[in-house]
Amino acid sequence: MLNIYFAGSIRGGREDGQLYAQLISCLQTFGTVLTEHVGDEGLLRQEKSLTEQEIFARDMQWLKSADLVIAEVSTPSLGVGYEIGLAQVLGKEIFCLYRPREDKRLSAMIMGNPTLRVQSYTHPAEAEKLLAGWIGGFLGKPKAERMGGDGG
Ligand code: 6IA
Repeated sequence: MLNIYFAGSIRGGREDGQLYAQLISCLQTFGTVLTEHVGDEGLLRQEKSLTEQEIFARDMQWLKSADLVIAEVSTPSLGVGYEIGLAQVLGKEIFCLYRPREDKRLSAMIMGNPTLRVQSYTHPAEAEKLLAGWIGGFLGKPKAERMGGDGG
């Protein structure tokens, strides 16, 4: 079973919350989404029981155990940027989805990173298609290659 880490803005702004929920549902047809709460509208209530340190530690564990990291980067978020950078160092397979907007250009630290795959889209259905194609390609790779840089 694939472990998928989905990253999306939380404190950076929740305007794409519903979109995250839709993409997470799509991803759940391929494997386990460790970060299901990113698409949860009731997040603020639920997460109150965890300290900031517990949230960080839990997310770091999940990121380490993930096979794939998928980030929706349209709403700028420090947390998502941090997760992408760390995932890269951990040798994870990373896929970034971005809805272009004239008034909100994507950070050059993501757009200009040649090791990241950034795909633009307009409609959620398009994003779902991109995800399905990318995950299909990942599953088609030999297992050793799928393990990433850290050997597992
Ligand atoms: O900087 P941001 O908050 O936008 O960062 C969002 C990213 O960091 C997401 O991809 C999450 O994986 C992670 N993250 C940030 N905050 C949390 C959280 N609770 N729970 C789980 N993951 C998180 C935040 C506290 C809540 C009361 C709002």
